[in-house]
Amino acid sequence: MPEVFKNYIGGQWVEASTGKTFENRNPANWEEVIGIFQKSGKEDVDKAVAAAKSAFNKWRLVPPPERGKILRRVGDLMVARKEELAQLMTREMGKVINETRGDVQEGIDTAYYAEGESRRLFAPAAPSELPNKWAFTARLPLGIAGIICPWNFPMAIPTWKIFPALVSGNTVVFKPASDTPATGHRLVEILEEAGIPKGVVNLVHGGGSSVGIPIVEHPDINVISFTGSSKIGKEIAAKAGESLKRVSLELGGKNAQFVMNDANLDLALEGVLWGAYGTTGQRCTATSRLILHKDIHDKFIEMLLERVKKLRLGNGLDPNSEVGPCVNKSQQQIVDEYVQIGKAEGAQLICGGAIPEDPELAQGWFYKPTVFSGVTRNMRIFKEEIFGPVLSIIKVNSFEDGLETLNDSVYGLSSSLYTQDVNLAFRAVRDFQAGITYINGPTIGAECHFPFGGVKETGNGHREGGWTVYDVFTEWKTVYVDFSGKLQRAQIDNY
Ligand code: UN1
Repeated sequence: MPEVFKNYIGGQWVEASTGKTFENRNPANWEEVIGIFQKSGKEDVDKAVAAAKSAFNKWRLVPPPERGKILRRVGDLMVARKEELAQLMTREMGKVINETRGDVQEGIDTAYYAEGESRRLFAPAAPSELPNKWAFTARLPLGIAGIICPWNFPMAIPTWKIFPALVSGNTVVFKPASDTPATGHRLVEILEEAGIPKGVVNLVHGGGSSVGIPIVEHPDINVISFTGSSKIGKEIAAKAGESLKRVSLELGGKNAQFVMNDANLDLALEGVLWGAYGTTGQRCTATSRLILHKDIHDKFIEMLLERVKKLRLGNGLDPNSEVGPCVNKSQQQIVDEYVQIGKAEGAQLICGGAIPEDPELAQGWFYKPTVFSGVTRNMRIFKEEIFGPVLSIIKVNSFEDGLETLNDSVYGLSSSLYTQDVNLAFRAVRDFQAGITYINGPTIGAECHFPFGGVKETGNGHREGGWTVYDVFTEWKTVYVDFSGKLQRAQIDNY
């Protein structure tokens, strides 16, 4: 019998009030049930919020370095269980084992960074304009953070959000993606084992409409941090706007790698293979467009095809697999629909473009690594986020042409330029409209201690990661202390 996983509310493992559950299955082998999870509803969210609210009164007064010590223990426990967590994550969402190890490592790095930040939480002080008066600032928690996570980084993304929320003194209501509840669940068990007080972290399993929307709408939740599609992000922002709730959104991407005619082509090839087909293309940072200078266009495509054809699809637990399945059947269908759209639009399908026929893969939601060439800027496969192993190639005549093509997107998360020319590299740094620009590296691979996020419809101006995420989870307090013993009127008594 598969394990039954419960919600975690107020320090207790409890069943959903709905009495309903859902199954979580392995996308590489649909027969395998990973576990049975609670299909929660609004009542469960209400209970979790009530627990978070009462825990907040104490948690906000715990000195941040004490909160940080718990995060260090969380990091230590994750180190000890790294392999076990990676294996579970691969079974749960399909990406290959090396990548799920990396996903856990990103969580570990985030835990230790959060501990360090617990001794900083820097808040500037500046001189007052009046004598015998000081002025400074402090960062205070907002209250309750609603954390809504995607399935593609089932460990890293929850840690990016939950750890800084906690170090800042907030309490948390966490909804993992319903495709990856088991990894989220193990993370909460680790937080419990590391000594997080009851009610400070609450876990509610379930779907977007039954759990996500009640979190967004709850009047006692002060900040929402969401990673997912731009469509859902806009809905969340609109709802949250009604109560002026703070919202941090990390949304879609249509990231491009641009290869100039002077680039090291072998290096650019390794970059695009990793950027486009790592995580089966299911990253918001995935390389979805490849912009090639006309001088190297034909040669590079030849080099690329030779390698893409050889990519080994398979169960991510097999160390020989290079590309895992799509996360679920509907994602596999979306990928196939985009392939049909690309063909109908007149792009040339030069590799893949189908569900593999190999009987060994028949139990999973696999899709052949796919390449389109001859793509033009009016095509949907050039414009829309696909979130699968599909690469669209477009030919350009010059750096200026490539720059304009790269920037021709409603999204702006990650970007990459391969060149040996330092002048072009710095133009890319300045002119690529994206939150992240790589020079001679692929569009994926952000490090946890730097700001992560994008421009345009990729988000709403916030950044996760690094020191910047602490702006999402803290409220500024400005403090004036007048020790002159008399009324001093700013802007008046000193002029
Ligand atoms: C995501 O796809 O939502 O930079 C996150 C990267 C990873 C994080 C991706 N470190 O590709």
